[in-house]
Amino acid sequence: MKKEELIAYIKESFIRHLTLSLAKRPGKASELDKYQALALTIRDMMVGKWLATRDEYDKTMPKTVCYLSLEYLIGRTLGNSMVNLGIYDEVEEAVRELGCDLSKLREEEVDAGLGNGGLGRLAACFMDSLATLELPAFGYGIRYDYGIFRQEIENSCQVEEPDNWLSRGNPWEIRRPELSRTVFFGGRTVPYNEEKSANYDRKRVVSASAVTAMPYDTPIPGYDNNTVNTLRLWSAEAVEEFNLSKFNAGDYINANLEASLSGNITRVLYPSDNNSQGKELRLKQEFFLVSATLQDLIWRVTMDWRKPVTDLPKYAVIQLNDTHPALAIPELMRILVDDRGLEWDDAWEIVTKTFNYTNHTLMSEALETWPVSVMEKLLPRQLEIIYEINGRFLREVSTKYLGDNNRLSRMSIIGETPVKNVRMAYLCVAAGSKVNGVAELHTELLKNGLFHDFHEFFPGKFVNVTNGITPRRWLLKSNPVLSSLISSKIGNRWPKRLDMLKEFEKFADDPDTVEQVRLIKHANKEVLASIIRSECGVIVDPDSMFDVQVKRLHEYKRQLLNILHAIADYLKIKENPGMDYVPRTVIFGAKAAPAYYMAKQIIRLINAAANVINEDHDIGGKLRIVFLPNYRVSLAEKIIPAADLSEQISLAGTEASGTSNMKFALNGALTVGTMDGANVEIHRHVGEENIFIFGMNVDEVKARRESGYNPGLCIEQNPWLKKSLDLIRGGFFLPNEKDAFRSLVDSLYSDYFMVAGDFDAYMNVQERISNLYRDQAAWHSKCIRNIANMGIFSSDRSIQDYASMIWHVAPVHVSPRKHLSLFPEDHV
Ligand code: 26Q
Repeated sequence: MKKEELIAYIKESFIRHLTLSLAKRPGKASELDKYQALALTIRDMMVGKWLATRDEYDKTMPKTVCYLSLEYLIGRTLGNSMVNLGIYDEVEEAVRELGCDLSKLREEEVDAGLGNGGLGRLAACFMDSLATLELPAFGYGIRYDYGIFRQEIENSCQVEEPDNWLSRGNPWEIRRPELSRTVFFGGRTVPYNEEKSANYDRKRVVSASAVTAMPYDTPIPGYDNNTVNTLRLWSAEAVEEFNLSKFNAGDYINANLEASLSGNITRVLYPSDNNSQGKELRLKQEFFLVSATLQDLIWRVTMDWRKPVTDLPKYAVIQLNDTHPALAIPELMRILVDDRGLEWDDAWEIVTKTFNYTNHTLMSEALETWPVSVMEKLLPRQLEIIYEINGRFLREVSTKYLGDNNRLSRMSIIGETPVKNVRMAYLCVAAGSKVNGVAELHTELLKNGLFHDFHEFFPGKFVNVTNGITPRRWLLKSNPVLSSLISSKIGNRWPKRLDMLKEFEKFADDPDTVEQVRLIKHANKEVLASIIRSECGVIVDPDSMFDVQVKRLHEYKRQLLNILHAIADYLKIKENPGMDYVPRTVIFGAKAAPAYYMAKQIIRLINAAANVINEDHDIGGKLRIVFLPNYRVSLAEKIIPAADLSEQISLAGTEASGTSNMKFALNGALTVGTMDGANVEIHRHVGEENIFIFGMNVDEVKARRESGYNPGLCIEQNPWLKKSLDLIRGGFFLPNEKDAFRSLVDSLYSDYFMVAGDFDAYMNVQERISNLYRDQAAWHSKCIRNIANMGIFSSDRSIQDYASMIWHVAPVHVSPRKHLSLFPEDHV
């Protein structure tokens, strides 16, 4: 189709949707109406490819990836769809000809915030890469009515507001009542039948209660191809004939009330990341996703494709995104043994061929364990099956290590303290074909630590797949001017072949290109400065260094180290008014889990310090501190392209990978970071001279802990740290509530995450960074070297690693069709 025809089509479709779908006269339409009409227009343009992709999968019946995740942190869909469909310029032009501003319409879209942070965003990047690589894949998750909370700052403190993201409707999803499923909870187990079945393992559950799982499908378009995959999110509803017995007994109102509680299962996303508290509703969510998904999957293989259930591993491979969907393991066993009558060993062979498990954390608080008492009440049969899996597993272990009872209790899937519980990670390792960590260091730490016994018992099971990010959203869409510059130098195939960015490195020594990169960064900083002005009422100087730390707030990520350093800088400027300080704007964005007291205190400290320092005329604007409220995907897309310095300062050995580290470097920020997570690999790829590594490494942390870490001594020995802490402790930043930060400061005298231990090193590296920043040409030359070496961190590479090492799946090419025609030739 010619460009003009496409523009004409878009205009006509837009007006048609405004009029016929939204019943609005164009002259009376609000910006929101126009966004919705445009979203429907773009969705229409994906449908042909969506159906064609489905047709192709049904024809070729390939082995299909099922990605199971409790979280998908998607953000906005409009701009991303336009980029992936390759129609961005045409849409922009069409909308302009209709007298609208595309960027304004795009701002009307609310983020789909169905995730907490890294793990959920990774799932979203993976969906983009799976479609771009033409891999047959389904994403399965939960359609929460309320996503991650909206954060407001009141009196420096975080306040949580509900995120009612569906209140204006969601143009991207399609409800599919014909594919709804029933999920059962509770009840009790009985033998399968009266005359004793030969299969003693077979059971039935009676008196369970039922909930309907309603699927909503969202199209996931690949970049520059014809593949459109499906993200299927389940929503809980009451079963249609609610509790008829009560209804007949005349208790209509109560039966109705009880049934309406079913919907609570998918009401809200649990907002804690890297922390599991064992709440019953959370377990219900996990099983709800798992049960509905397995029914969907088995139906497709056995009914749609007419294959025996024993062939499941030929047609499907399931990736468990952390342990959150681990109940899929006992549930698939239940389906095979109880519903389908397979022998235990045959069922177990299918299960172990089907599942793989990704671990995302080493933090012990984050490891899921479920009290046996909770599981027994909610999922009695699945608990029995877990016991049986454990019994057989431990018998195998014991034959390998005769008499080693300590090892048996260490490796048991059932833990005994503080209460009897199920260790979900061990269940996943026992059942998974492959287990992967998300960065090289993380995988090594898994093998030597948490899963050491399992690594010995299952050699070869543990593999590494370093995380990645999609360059479509995180460069092409979020940083269009830099993208154009890169394309003008090395051609435009890099978004699909990110290793090609290496070609850009030769321009690191070209003064013109270096200057252009500087100008682009400066323009991005001006945009961010105006956002900071409107969101925080703070004026910042785009010529100052934008020093950015945006991520969930957690003690291990050490936002406290960053703010303490900023306060130390404040004191230095106060004491030496004439000093030659390189101006900085220190920018934070972070949500804290609502019940995480320390994290909330750190947010409060950042805001309180910002209020005082930004108002202090002695500082003369040399140092600004900014806390941008409600950090989320759409805000990240504006912050990251405007960063000069990327803060990746977790205590070594605590951050599994990190992914914002990759986003920043790809957008030409320099990293200050510890030897942790994927920083280690970024360091290797960009080279020693192009990154600022500081602080203890994993071995040094370990040695320091063993020799008796003394934070008090570190504080005494660093006068700036000491003075900063005294200032905070004395209530300087919160004069009306002088004691507010005492417990925060006192906690540094135990300092589990060694903020004081790394403070010296951090101060010194920051000094080097400031000095480099004085030489803008040298700085931006290094930025180019960072961009050029980020190819390996494309999520396309991650997905290729999964496909070849773990899934053993191959692309299915969907041939080009006239995607605007509703009926592909072979269907008329
Ligand atoms: C578990 C049980 C009950 C309630 C909540 C949870 C829960 C929810 C989310 C536990 C953990 C999470 C999220 C973990 C997470 O985001 N981990 C991050 O994963 C990224 C992608 O692999 C890594 O880059 C980060 O290093 C890691 O912290």
